[in-house]
Amino acid sequence: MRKVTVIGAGAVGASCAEYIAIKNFAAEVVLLDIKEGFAEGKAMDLMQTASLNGFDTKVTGVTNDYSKTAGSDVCVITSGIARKPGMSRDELLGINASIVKSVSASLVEHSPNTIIIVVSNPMDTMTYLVHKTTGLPKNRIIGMGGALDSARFKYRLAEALGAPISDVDGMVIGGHSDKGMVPLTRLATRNSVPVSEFLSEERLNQVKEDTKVGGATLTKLLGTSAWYAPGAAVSGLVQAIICDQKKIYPCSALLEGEYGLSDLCIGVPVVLGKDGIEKIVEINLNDAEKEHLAASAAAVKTNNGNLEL
Ligand code: 2OP
Repeated sequence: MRKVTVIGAGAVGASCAEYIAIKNFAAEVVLLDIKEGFAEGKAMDLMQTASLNGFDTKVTGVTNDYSKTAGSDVCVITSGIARKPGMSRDELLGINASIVKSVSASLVEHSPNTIIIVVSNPMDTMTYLVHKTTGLPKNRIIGMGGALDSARFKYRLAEALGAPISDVDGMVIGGHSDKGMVPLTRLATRNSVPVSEFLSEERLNQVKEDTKVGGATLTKLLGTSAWYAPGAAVSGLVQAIICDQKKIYPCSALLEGEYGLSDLCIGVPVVLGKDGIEKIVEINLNDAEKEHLAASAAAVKTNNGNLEL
C-alpha cells in the first residue's frame, strides 16, 4: 500500500503531492497533467527539496501517460478548472464533469483496485459521477470537502476563542458549497469543553457563516481557488488510507439510507482506513442540523440531475 497518483499538477495537486512527500508515508507519488512537461517540472522541483525537507518519497511527473499510474493504491483527482471570484463551485459542473469522467475511467483501467479521492468541483456531484462511471465499490470512492471545511471551521473557532488551533476541534458535514455546509457548532470543543461555554450564539453564527464562505473568501483575495489547505486536507485522507489509521473524517460518501438520505454523495463522518470508507458514522443530529443537512442534500441532488450520465 505505497503508491499514490495525483491527477492535476496545478496548485492543489502539487500541494497535495508536496504534503504527501514531506509526510513520508508513501514510497511513490506519480503526478500527472495534460500540459506537456508541467507535471515533470513540478515533480523535479519537489524532489529537489527532498534533502531539505528530509523525505525519501519518490515523486515523478508524467504528461498524460496513465500507464505510469498503474498499480496505484490511492488516486487523487484534482483536475478541472478552478472557480474565479464571484463564481460558485456549481458553475464548474459542465466542464469538470467530462474531465473527471475521462480521468476516472483511465485511472481504473490501470489500477482496478485503487481507491479514488475526488477533489474537483462541484465535488459532491463529481464524486457521484465517479460512482456512476466507474462502478467501483462504494467504499473506494471518497470526496474531499469536509476535511477542508472543518479545517477552516477550526481556524475560525480558534480566531473567535483566541485559542491555539491545537486546542480546538470541530466538524463540518453536508455539501461542499457556500450554502450547503453544516458546521456543527453544537459539537465543537475547546480542549473537550463545548465552545458554547466561551462564545455567544451570535458569535458562533458568525463563525458558521465565515466557515461556509471560506473558499469564496480566499478566491476573492487570490483571484483563484485556494491550494495549501485543500492540498493538506486531501493528503490527510491519503495518509489515513495508506497507513490504515481508522481516523474519522467528514467525507463525501455515497449514502444508501444513512441520515435518511439515498442516491447521492454528501459530507458525513466516515472511518477511513486501508479499505477506504470502512464505516459511515451516523451521529445524532438535532432537528436544526437535520434540516440543514436535508436542504444541503436537496441542492446536491439538483446538481446531480444536471449530469449527463
Ligand atoms: C475550496 O473550497 C477548492 O473547493 C475548494 O477551496
